[in-house]
Amino acid sequence: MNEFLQHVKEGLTKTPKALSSRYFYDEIGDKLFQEIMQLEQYYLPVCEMQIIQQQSQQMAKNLAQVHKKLQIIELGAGDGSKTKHLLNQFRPHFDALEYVAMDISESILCVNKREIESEVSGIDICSKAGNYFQTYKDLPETSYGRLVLFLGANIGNFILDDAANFFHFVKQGLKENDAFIVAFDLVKHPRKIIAAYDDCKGITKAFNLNLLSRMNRELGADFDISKFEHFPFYNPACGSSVSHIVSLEDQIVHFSDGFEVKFESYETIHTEISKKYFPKDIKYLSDHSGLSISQTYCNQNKDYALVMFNRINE
Ligand code: AVJ
Repeated sequence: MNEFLQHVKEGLTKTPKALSSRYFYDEIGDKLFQEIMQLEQYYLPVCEMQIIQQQSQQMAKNLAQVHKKLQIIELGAGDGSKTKHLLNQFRPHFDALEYVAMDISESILCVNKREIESEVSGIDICSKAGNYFQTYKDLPETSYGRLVLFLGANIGNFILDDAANFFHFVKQGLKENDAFIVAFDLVKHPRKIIAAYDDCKGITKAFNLNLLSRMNRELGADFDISKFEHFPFYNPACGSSVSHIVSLEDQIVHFSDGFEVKFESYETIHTEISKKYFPKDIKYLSDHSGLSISQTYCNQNKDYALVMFNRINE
């Protein structure tokens, strides 16, 4: 059975209903996410760009002390619009640079490839579409030093313990002195956070509801989008921003293979968590994975951070 269909059947038969945010990213979802990144209320890309522009040189210098040739693997690479700046600043510091982009979406990887090829020179590029738990595991060994990038605050899509497991997983592909750079959106004023996931233009709403349209397109479902609402909320106690889709009435949705799902009024589908980090959470990840924190690069506001973790000899 098609992987998406299998996921949907599992997710919509459990209580409460839930679907993974990784299915947001079909071609339409990719475009909507690119629009989200342009929104003023979605403050994350601006914070990240500031750090990349002002501090990638320093990151490169730190890494160049231990590696002359570097393989950069980006998990959840997206369109490459920010990474190209990082790569350009890294280039002069190394004898050779290889860039491997991994993403669940094949279409966004094409955009990524075009972007990096045209804007960065003297670098070997390759892309691997698919679930990065698979594509990362399948990577051949390299004689180069390795840097794994996980930007865009993608780590926020994991609850803390899953993030710790993910760190473990990434560590398996790292040798001594290799590095892992992760972008964390840090806790900040709760109203600023909630606005980022409930923008005035309704793009984030369309992004969430596209998951229903995607089931209509790909699985022959008959969701009436107007009978569902996007509802995000933020819990400042644990730093988690959570999104749900709410059914506005009692209804039954049918899929082309005969599968049916019943929704009661105001029943929800959990679609996404976007966790905001307290410094103690970052320490927790380091303590539980055995990757040590070597540098923290913050934006001017000190509410967004790129943290460099290293595998050191145990
Ligand atoms: C791509 C996972 C970082 O959680 O902020 C944007 C996705 N969801 N608006 C995030 C998203 C709603 C985004 N990440």
